[in-house]
Amino acid sequence: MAERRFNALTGEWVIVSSGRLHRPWQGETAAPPALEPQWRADCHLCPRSRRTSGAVNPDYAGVYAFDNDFPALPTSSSPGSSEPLLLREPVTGKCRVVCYSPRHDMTLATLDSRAIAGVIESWTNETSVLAVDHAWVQVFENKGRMMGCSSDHPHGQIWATAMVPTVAQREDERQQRYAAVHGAPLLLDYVERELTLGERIVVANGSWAAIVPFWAAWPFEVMLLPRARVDSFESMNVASRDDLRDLLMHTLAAYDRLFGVSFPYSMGWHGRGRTQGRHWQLHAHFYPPLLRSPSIRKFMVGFEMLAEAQRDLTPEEAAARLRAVVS
Ligand code: H2U
Ligand code: ZN
Repeated sequence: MAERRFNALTGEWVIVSSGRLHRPWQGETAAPPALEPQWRADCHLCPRSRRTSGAVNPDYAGVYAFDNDFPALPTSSSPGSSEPLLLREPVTGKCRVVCYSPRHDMTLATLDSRAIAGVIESWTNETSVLAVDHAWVQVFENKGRMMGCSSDHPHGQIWATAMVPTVAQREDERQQRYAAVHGAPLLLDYVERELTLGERIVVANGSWAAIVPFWAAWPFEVMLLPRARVDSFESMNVASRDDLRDLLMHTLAAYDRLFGVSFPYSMGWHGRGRTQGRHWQLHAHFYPPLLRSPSIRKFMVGFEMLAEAQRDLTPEEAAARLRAVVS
């Protein structure tokens, strides 16, 4: 049995094959990870240590954000060209690094609720400052070596750009079109529908829901969606912020429990930018690479690269497996 599902947010299709799951799960668990110390002299992100640029980190408590020493985006622009087949345009922006905690041995999943609230506060403050003179602010985290993360120290990044990047542009168009036709935000209608059905919900509370999307491409992909109109971090009220903190804690703990390892992923936030309209809903995407065990990952290769995304585990099965390990 297989079917194609439409991603209402991006306009892409994904092939969902079921039955392949009858292949037995190995139930494999990884060797326990090497215990990291609370502080490492050779970690560029630990308090009091020296970064590659020569700057010395302060003896920070809580969250510490700084300008990336190796920014991918320049602050001044190069000339563009309008030749149709060799189109180019300038790109400028600002890159920040956000250390979630002074503790080298923690992850977002293992921080306590006060520390996670601090991370949400930092995402909010950083975004509102950067949004003043950037069209798009991308908060993200690459977690784990499997995802190419360069440091075990708990941290994420923020890239703010003068332009609206491809994925954001696509999501903007789809949300705008949906709101024009249906008179409501796409992601608000979507979360309501999912909460009614229940089969793809991982965990939910008064203001937020964690869902394996109907159109998920990655095995244990999750979206965090607000249950009311919230277009940006700044527009969250106190209850929404507290509920987001709790939802993050439950979702990330379930991820870590799934295969008994600190779960790798790429995650990021999409919130309304300066140039977007009221059709936007703030949301997070979690894209974890693991499929069957701590070491067996899904590779998006072959057919996926050349034709269309495909998955072996249905989103409903993935949600049930995550629900089973939610505390
Ligand atoms: P990743 O682990 O996701 O690559 O993020 C680490 C970032 O931290 C990376 O972009 C920056 C790197 O440029 N960094 C500094 O700015 N200064 C340093 O001394 C080390 C790393
Ligand atoms: Zn460190």
